[in-house]
Amino acid sequence: MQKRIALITGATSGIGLATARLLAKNNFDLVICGRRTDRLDDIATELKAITNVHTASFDVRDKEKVQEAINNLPTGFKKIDVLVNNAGNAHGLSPVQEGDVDDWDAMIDINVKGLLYVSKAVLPIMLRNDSGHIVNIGSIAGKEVYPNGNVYCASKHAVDAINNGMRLDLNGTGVRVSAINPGLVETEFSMVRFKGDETRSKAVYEGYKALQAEDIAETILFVITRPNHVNISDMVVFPSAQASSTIVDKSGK
Ligand code: NDP
Ligand code: 8X3
Repeated sequence: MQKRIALITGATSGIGLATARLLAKNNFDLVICGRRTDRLDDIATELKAITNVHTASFDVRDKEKVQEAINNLPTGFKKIDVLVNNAGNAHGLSPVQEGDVDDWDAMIDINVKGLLYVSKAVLPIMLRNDSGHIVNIGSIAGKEVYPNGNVYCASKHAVDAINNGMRLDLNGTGVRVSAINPGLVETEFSMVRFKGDETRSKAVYEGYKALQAEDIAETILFVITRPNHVNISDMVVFPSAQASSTIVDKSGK
């Protein structure tokens, strides 16, 4: 089977990194993105033993840099077949009346506007080829709202709406659109949310087995390797101990 090219945002850690590693082993060439160039370089060195890799370092908030990175894709990486819109994080967890506006800006600008900027830059390539697949990484926070999650939940509800809107607008173009909405995944997510507070971050994943980044990578691989006539439009993936945003069995059973 001919190799396909996947562009993954947020490939420097967590779900994006696990996805890069898994796709590299499954017949994909990769464009890996993130802000931390040292990590991108190390990951590229690791994965170049298996597949072709191009690194593109940009902040998804910077629409000019995003467009420039896509315009400057080298020969051999220009035909993006799969876009994994994964870059994103929560910043803070506090009641709305105590929220930090800089955290709000970060979440809206990265999780929502960044996803749009990258999609806007990549979509013309897919439309020219009459084929492509956009996988938007949403969250259970895009399906439910939980206490203190206010703006992060709003950002992921926006991803849910954008995912559905994309699927409607791109119907008939040959571009498939899918969302994967994870529950609790043990990544650097909580370290970012709690601004480096290790004790608080670790506590999020104690008393149960959280999803691992590799579990979500496997669902992404499944979604993008369905036959052309199949589109997994929307998927929620929980750890077995989780029943909703707020109901998690942490009894250690
Ligand atoms: P990580 O913190 O491990 O990874 C986040 C990734 O996003 C990093 O590679 C980071 O790269 C990148 N990123 C963050 N901000 C920017 C930015 N401004 N510009 C470019 N890249 C950026 O977290 P996860 O792997 O858990 O998160 C990945 C996605 O999964 C996010 O969208 C998150 O909301 C979602 N998710 C996570 C869940 C969880 O429980 N962990 C559950 C549900 C959804 P760099 O810092 O190098 O730029
Ligand atoms: C990440 C999962 O529950 O921390 O999107 O919001 S949660």
